Amino acid sequence: MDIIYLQNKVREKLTTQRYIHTLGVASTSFCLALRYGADYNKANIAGLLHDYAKCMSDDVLLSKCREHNLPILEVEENNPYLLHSKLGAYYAKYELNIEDEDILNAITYHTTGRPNMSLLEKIVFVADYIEPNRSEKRNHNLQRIRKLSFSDIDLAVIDILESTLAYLGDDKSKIDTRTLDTYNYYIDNIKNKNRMDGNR
Ligand code: DGI
Ligand code: FE
Ligand code: FE
Repeated sequence: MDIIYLQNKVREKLTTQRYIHTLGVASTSFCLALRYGADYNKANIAGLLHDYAKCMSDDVLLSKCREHNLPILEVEENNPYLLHSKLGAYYAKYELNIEDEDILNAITYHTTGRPNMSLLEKIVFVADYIEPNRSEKRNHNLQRIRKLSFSDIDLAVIDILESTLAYLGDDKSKIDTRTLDTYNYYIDNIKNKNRMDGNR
């Protein structure tokens, strides 16, 4: 896959600010892939494409998902911006001819995560949060999570989900069950790991 071709396609779809964010996620995904032994070319592509459908209005997101028969959950009906992930994966597949399921899943789940993510999915999820253009002034956990991302990616996933859930608050209409399920899955994972380590 020609990365310059993909960069040009993405640039056409996004505002300058969103395109700069996207380049940050691509290069951060590339570095995390090097750190954890994932396919860094795939990570670069997944990062580049993750917000491909981000610069679309709520109405357009909803109508395009309906047009392409993509399922719309109740929480997505209430918060249509959540749809940019699955619609982005749809365009990556059908407009940009990305066939790799791991890349497509990394795009689909980059906002909420999902239980038992692949390494590539975790990389894009984390890179989206820590890329260099995100401001530490606006997010006081960011400096810590940036460092943590390169020492233990699962712990970084947990911290990111924890901040997101804290930010969303108790409003049930806002919380996508995938965000909560992912958080609980990785917390249980850590508990089981600690139990195993304790038995050793
Ligand atoms: O597209 P980006 O802005 O780069 O980042 P993103 O795709 O992670 O989307 C960020 C927003 O998504 C952020 O404000 C938190 C929000 N989000 C994550 N999980 C949920 C959620 N929003 C709702 N309503 N429900 C969720 O469960
Ligand atoms: Fe996004
Ligand atoms: Fe993003």
